[in-house]
Amino acid sequence: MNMMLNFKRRLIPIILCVLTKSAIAQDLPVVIYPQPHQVLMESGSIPLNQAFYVKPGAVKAELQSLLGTVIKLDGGKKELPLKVQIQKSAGQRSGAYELTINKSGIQIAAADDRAAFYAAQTLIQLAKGKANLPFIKVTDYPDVLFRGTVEGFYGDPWTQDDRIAQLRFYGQLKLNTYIYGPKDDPYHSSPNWRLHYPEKEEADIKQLVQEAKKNYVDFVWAIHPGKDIKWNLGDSTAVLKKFEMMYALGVRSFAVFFDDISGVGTDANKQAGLLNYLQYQFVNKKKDVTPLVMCPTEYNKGWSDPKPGTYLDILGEKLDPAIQIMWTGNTVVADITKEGLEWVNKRIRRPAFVWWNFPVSDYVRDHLLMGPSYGIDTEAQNQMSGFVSNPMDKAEPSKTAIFGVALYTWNMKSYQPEQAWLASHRYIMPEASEAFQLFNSHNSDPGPNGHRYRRSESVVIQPYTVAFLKSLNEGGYSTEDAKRLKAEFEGMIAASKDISTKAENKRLVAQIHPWLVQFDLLGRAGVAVMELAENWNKKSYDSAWEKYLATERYLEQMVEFDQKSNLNPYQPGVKTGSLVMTPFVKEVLLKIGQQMTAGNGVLAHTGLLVKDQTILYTNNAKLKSQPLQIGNQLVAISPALETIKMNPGDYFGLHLHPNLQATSLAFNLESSTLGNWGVFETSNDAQTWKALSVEEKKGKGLISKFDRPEDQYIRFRNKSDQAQTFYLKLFKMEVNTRNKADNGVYVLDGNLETYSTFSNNEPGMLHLPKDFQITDLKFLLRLNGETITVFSKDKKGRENILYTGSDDYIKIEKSALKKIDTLYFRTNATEPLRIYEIAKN
Ligand code: 14T
Repeated sequence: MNMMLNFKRRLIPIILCVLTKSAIAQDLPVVIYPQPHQVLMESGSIPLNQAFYVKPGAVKAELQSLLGTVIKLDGGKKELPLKVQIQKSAGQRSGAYELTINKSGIQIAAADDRAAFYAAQTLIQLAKGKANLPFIKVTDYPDVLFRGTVEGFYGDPWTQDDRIAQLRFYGQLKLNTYIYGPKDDPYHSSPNWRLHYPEKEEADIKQLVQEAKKNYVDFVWAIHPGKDIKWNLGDSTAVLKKFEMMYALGVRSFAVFFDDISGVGTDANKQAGLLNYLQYQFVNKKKDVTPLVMCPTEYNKGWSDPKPGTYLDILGEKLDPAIQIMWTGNTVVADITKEGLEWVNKRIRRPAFVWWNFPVSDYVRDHLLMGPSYGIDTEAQNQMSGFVSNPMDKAEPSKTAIFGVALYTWNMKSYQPEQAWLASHRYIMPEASEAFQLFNSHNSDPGPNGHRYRRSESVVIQPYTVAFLKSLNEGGYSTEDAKRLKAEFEGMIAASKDISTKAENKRLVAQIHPWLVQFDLLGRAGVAVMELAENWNKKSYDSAWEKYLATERYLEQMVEFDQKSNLNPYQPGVKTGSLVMTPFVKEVLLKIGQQMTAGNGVLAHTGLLVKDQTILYTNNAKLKSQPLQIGNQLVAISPALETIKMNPGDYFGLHLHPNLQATSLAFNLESSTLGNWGVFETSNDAQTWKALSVEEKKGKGLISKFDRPEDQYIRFRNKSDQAQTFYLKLFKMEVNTRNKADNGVYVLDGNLETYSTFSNNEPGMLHLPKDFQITDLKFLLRLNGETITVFSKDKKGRENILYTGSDDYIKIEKSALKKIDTLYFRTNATEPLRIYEIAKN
């Protein structure tokens, strides 16, 4: 269902459908974000070219000028009046208002100035881009008292421009809280929390406080003193003094964070003591300061001592009831549930102030979290005193998730994550909302991470990818599915461009730019792979091969871009479509690649040197079926997720193809005692073994030289007399070919992931097996437009040219191949050119 007019049906069943007057019909739809609690519409409207009368001095100047942006307020006494009444009636929440538009004009009744500002925001949304103001009565209030964000992530803090734009966004969406606590501000945390901000920073904060006030947002300044605090009067005073400094800059809301610390700072009694001291010595004395907020050390259930009378209970008992306590849920990054909040509320003896760790991405810095804000319980209104989102270090794109939080915290029962998300695209990027939606739909999952927090991604197209792959495995596919998938990839290319060129919010575009580039490449890879499928399906082998190479090139460009962009020391790189679309492209390429060389097509008859493959070498039952990853000059044993038990004498390793030589082995067997019980050994007959001296740390290391390069067996063995366990996280070997001419290992292996190379200073040479000398051959090459010559030599060394040209897919007839057992490849190209495969016809 659409957000539009999705008002509370149970409360007001009779409204809305009276939209008979053409004036109203013209102006539909009425869209207000966040959705008001009650809307009554009547037939009738006021044209917006009409001027209104405001009694001089009756409406606050800022409010009047705000309203003046959408309606004319210069009318005389005879015109319709606009009246604003502020009445702090008991029980009314800050922000509650009533807006009435009828034949007698516009009336706003508001609980406080903030509420009048919200009424104005509603009016603005009603009027924007319209010709008429409908007769309407809006009765509205927030469900959650404190709503907004906590800038609490690690990494680059937001910029001044970011923050100003956020505060304006919050005002428009009726969010009232911005907690300032960037982990990487040294004056918020150690080492400088005791010190004055430098002048420039002070001026910036002053400006932010002003901007926050204009938008009726509480600018909450947080301090993070726990890393080096001393529990004495000196440091209590230091915190107090810092609060005074911030007060002098205009700050009227404060928080103290004790998250992510260890040592003496974590003491609940001392923390409560400091907070209570601030309550009595600061908040109670100032009178114009909002309730204190504290983030506890045990801020989620997973990290809390469950025993009665411990940390959380101490806070619950000791901390002044006026102080709010933050909580991230059952784990650090978690859904927010009513039951989860009930659990902590019992212990802290007050409703928790929710710190929702979404869309924060400081633990997956190569991803964007652009999906819907879901997993927040719409039944939990009475279990929370506040709700703030911890966003990404990228402020503008975080607005997508924050928009959802605004709708959720204002009117919880009506909140629908998916609908809110769809609306956010129109609200945030009206010039390219569909493009933004498509981009966001493929950039939402954080990928595997330590918090085990995952999000759905590519939801709409995912079933098509599954169906397509399934049918591809069964030897055909639905052209309907293929069409849909190709259109999606084309859409991705267009979306990347539309966002870059049409979106008016240039800072938003800049903050997602690397992902836009990667998204465009993924779209191109996807289109190419679907064209590969098309061509393969209709047996256009040469075109199919071109599309194979095109896909591979785009995927390579993605890897290259990933490796050179967003170079942070934590999760460097740029990932897009990482849950569904990128794996899909790779899977299709692999599957069709396999069919091209081993299926029933014309390219089917490759050499397939099955008897001489590199194989896993082990006597351990659990490892026997562990797959190998074979790439060019690379062989790895696939990592295993579960622990592996090795009995005394158990071993595992690789038996290399005879033309391969190990050059290095990187391993991570994650065991702190590995050095005591494990040994790496090589052999050339699997009978006598030579132990290698290996440097390792906790089971991790790199062997970069092998004493006996002729050895074809490399293994790791449990040399102790006891069973041992470890994790097989990495066992990756780099290899070289021993004999250049015996490139069968790459070129005749029926595997398009491997290839042999040649260039001007390293010509190619290849032994042709007997059965290849009596048949037409096809060559799968990657020449990058360069010219090559393929030739043979007679006994006297005279050259016999078989092919000259720059096609990637070439054929040589059997009549030319008679008794030729060695082929030569020559080129002027300096970059290595590739021979992937030679296939018999
Ligand atoms: F204060 C807390 F509520 C909180 O969530 N603290 C941090 C927060 O600053 C960070 O952005 C967030 C997401 O990464 O998680 C908390 O930081 C952590 C969490 C960990 F599990 C820091 C170290 C951890 F091991």
